[in-house]
Amino acid sequence: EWKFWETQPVPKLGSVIPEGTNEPIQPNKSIEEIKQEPISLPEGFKWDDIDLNDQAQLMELYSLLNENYVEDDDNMFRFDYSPEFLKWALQPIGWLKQWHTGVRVIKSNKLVGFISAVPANVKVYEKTVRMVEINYLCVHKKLRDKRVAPVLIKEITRRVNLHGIFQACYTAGVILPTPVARCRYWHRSLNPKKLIEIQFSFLQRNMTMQRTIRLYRLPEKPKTPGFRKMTEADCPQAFKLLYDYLQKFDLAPVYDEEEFKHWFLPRENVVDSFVVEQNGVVTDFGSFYHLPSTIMHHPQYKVLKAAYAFHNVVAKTPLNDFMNDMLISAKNLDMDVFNALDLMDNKEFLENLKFGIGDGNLQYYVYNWKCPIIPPNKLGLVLQ
Ligand code: YNC
Ligand code: MG
Repeated sequence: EWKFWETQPVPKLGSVIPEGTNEPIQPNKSIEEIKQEPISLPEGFKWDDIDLNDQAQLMELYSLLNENYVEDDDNMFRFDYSPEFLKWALQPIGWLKQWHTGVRVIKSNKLVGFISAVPANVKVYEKTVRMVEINYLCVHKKLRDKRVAPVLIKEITRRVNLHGIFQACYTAGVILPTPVARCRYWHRSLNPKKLIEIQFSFLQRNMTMQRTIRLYRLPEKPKTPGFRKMTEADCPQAFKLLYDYLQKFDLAPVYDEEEFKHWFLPRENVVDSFVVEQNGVVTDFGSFYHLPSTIMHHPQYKVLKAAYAFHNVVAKTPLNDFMNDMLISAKNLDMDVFNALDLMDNKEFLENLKFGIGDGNLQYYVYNWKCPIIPPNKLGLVLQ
């Protein structure tokens, strides 16, 4: 058990970290202590950085993930990150091409493995640490269980270490040594008929389809006066709202205004943000990203359209009212379901707004760091 992970600077499963601890497990390495050559791949494979600005390479990554990335427990749905979404997620301020790490078959040049890192400042308890977010670890289905994943992880670690960064955060549905936090997805039906037909959800006992449709029906338009899509002109105020709000969490990103614009200015079919603005004053801000899933075995429906709650901050509008307007906005963009984790202050609206609890947890990890476990209501980090 944990043949790879027991060699890594992560806390042992089951270890209890004393209150007040908040520091690296292993000290930073000097440049000379870091291997200069890439980690060896099995015979027949080679490293190749993916250039996301090259449409052909972007489409190769899109296809690898579309066919081989994360599925639900019952293998009915698989994430279908769009090419534009991948560019957004993988090219924030400070991105590096060598952190878009691919593995190809030498003979065919086929892309069969990938892992990414993007830089981020993350507040852990009272310290703000320059780290990377690791995401999109993927090994082709035909190459599973051959210990390629540890090679990808060691190689991205080496490439990140070469830039003087020794911490990373990541999330996974699986339990590894050792989660710093765990939370759960909740789902709010927007198109209940389709969700039931594709068996994403089920008709409740004593409920007809008609009653279910009525239960989840939403107003045609947002109700809060001044609620509208966020524009560039709103950014200074919306940024300030989010920046101040995130201070109260024990694990949260620390954005500057440029990063805020990258992550939150609306991009069609990628990310949407909304504000409440009256007389030039922005009082509330919310966002969701667009992450469809392929419906793997349905004769009629091929794609499940899902909105994922990103960051939401209210200073004036009641949170329930604001989030109801977010649901209406997602519905009007033709989303089938609105997903949210039970972190930050989300528990305040989930049940009221008819979200249902999902199955399985999402674990959060910080590489090479020890600190006590963080409860969901103190968790302020949402990865794509
Ligand atoms: C996973 N998700 O336990 P042990 S999330 C990390 N994250 O190691 P093999 C994982 N490790 O137990 P396969 C993992 N899943 O021997 C498995 N492992 O210690 C560990 N799925 O490797 C596992 N994407 O190559 C075991 O397994 C070892 O062929 C086994 O490959 C795994 O992006 C995988 O779920 C996940 O594509 C690539 O199953 C494959 O099965 C796959 O024999 C579908 O690996 C897609 C999927 C994962 C999504 C994500 C976050 C990844 C974080 C990686 C850790 C980063 C550490 C920090 C590095 C930078 C440090 C600095 C500075
Ligand atoms: Mg493998």
